[in-house]
Amino acid sequence: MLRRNFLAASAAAALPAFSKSGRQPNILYIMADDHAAHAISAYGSRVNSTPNIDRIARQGVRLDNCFCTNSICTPSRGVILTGQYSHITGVKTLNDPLDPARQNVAKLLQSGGYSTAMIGKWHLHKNPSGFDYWNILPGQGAYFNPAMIENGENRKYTGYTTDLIADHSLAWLQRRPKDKPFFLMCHHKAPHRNWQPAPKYAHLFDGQTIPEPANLFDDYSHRSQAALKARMRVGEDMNKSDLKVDIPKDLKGNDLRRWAYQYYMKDYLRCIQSVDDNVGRMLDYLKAEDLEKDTIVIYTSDQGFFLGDHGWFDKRFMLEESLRMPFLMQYPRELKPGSINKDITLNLDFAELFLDYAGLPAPADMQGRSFRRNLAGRTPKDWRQSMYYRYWMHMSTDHYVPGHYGVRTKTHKLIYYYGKALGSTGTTPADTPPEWELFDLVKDPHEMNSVYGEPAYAKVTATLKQELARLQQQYKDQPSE
Ligand SMILES: [Ca+2]
Repeated sequence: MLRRNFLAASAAAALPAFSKSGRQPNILYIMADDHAAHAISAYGSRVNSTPNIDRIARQGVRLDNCFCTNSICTPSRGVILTGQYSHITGVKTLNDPLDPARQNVAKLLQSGGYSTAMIGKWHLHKNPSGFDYWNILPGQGAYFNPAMIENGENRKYTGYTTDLIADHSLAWLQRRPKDKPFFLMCHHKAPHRNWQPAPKYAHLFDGQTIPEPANLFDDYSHRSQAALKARMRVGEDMNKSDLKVDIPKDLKGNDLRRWAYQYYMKDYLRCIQSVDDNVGRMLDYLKAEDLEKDTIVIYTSDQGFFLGDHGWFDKRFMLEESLRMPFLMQYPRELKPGSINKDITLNLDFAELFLDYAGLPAPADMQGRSFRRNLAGRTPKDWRQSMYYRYWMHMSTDHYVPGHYGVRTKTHKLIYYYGKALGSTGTTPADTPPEWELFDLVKDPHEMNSVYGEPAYAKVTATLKQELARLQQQYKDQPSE
């Protein structure tokens, strides 16, 4: 605790307490659901163009190694709000609520002088706490004419949900108390499954062929049973609600995967186009109101997503496309336009980042670290060189991804699938034997070949196992039996 205070004090000495204006900056936090970084043109997307989201990257910084600590909706949201791992918050799976009595960053900003609001997809089961105003979708929410809950009152709105979430956000910005800085969490439902686009984009990409990833036809050889047995294959693990057309009965195997990929991706990308439009509306508002300089704008997603990579859709695995979060941020008072940062940053860090900018102390039981200095191009010398991940839904029969944990460094990733060792019930395909995977991210960036057990990797394996144990101890997690 003493060391933490010392670090906070040195960070404060190195940077102005709030912003150069002497005020606490506004924070506009825009988060999509399941928007993978490789479907954003600022990240070099081969499949679509996101001109408005790209504006944030152009005006600020792009994080290339921002990772989630548990790649699934509800747990990631719990981590972001509390700055604590899933095993601390208790939000380990999609079914676990976030206890409103727990400390969270909105409460801290609220008591630290901010006007706070949460609008859009919440998905933490119990009502939000720490927000002056909230208007949330119940559960996953609907793409059209959504029911919403506004400060505890049931509402029903007409229209396309992505547009409505931005409408409500802009209306709140317009009527907010102008004598306080604001913290607005604007959470889109899109582009979550089952990918229902707005009518105006229903025909976007018609007649085009979306480029396929190189490993669309992955056969899962040279890897764990977990990869082979996961039920998230494009085509064979999709249904009519996903594809909106009947699946031709004669299509099988790779032909089915190639055919379904086009339907899946076009709807997924059409949904993103509406998110992008609405990011543009928010940015235009800040500019028109002369709020740009004093407002931190972040665009991110609760985790990544497989876009046909490994032949999959969905997330959950500690593999790159699922682990990586897009994170773009503009803040003209501190960030150099067009910068790129490659430090390992985590959703675990967001709460402390916000508090740092607000000039407020972070509670000692938060487990992340503010990356404010990293964003300004001055990474602390003792910044983390590895990250800890854990996915807990080994009992889920949705996609049969077994529970696993692992460690990622800049060059390697070690994953332990503990299978049914931690109490999955019944017999499901997720009951894979305990097994390890090791990827050499330099030689094998697409993670096609596990080198676990190869003599040439014995030394790095031993080092990573030590690091994994160290991280579990640091974050107060327990290894599987
Ligand atoms: Ca999600």
